Amino acid sequence: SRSYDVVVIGLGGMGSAAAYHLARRGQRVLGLERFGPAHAFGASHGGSRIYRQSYAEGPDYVPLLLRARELWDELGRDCGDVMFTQTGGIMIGRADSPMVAGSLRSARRWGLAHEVLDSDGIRRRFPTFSPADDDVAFYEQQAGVVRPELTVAAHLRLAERHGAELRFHTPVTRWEQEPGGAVRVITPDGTVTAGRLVIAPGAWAPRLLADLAVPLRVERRVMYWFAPEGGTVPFDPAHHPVFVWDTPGGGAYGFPALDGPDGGVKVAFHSTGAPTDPDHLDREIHPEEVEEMRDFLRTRIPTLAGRLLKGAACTYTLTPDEHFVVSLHPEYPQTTVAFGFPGHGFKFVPVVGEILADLATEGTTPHPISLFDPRRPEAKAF
Ligand code: PYC
Repeated sequence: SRSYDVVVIGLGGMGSAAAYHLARRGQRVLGLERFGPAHAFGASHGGSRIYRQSYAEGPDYVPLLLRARELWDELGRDCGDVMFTQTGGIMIGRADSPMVAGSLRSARRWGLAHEVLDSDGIRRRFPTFSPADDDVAFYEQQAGVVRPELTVAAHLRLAERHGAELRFHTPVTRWEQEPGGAVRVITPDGTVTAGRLVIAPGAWAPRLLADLAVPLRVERRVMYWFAPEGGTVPFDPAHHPVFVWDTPGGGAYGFPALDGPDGGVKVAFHSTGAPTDPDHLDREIHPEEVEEMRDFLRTRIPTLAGRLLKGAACTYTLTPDEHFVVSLHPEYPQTTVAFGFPGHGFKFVPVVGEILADLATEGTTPHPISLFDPRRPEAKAF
């Protein structure tokens, strides 16, 4: 049988990117995935994700976002698909809301171009939005859309082109490592041995990484596609931005009409969702949750509060402080981990792939990742 330098567990967004960056560096890579390629059972489906730069979640993310942007463009060139579409992005809320105030803080810290709009300015510039008089907005032109399924498929394709072996429908039962020794990955089909391991398990992290003592909440979220009353023209991506609307009760986000006149407009709540087990994720979309979204839209984006075209459920994996974990395993440095992506992680996929490849091959990375250390005190308890 073949021998491998690195086994990658999980070929969703992060794992597929790691497999590609490792294979590109000449590593002999085996990737293992419990479902098929670019599947819809985790957190890397739904057609679109937001990319933004003036990061409300913290200025420390900004250098990673700038590198991610370079890698999104490179990936698009390498695979011939459009991976990133710049549409501009708007964060709406009260002036002191985390999205508006946080975006402004990051923009000022890094000197990133932006505009601040008052409620009249929002209405004039983006007439689909109906803000309250005390709402304001942070707008940045550099924001846009990335495509999760296309991205995973591209990373898998490019990884294989660089010699990676990818096995689908192969769940991992457990992994073992002797301190200083080789890693062993146990699957229902047998055991694989390698020098290094990368674990990117998404919502299955509580099972594979319980020994790291980072408590996690896995939650269900729903994405909705509504048919705009009056058609999709006002939501055309040539002039309609991605958006996050922060409200005291949580908040929602959405996209322009990315898939033509019949594709609708996607919106989702960011902050409300029920705990779930990823093996038993409720994929049904319930009338009362659709109604909750319509209620949200009715006063804010009124033309969307009508006919639902489709919905899809996905998972968020939340750490206590909602920052990711991307790190060498503190006890087993041959193992690298990436998990705890709470709904805003996908835009980082290419740079996390690069970081995971750095850590697995060099044991270190030039990227600033101390925010993602599993030993940080803020990650220890909810
Ligand atoms: O990544 O911008 C984002 C986002 C907002 C809400 C969910 N994801």
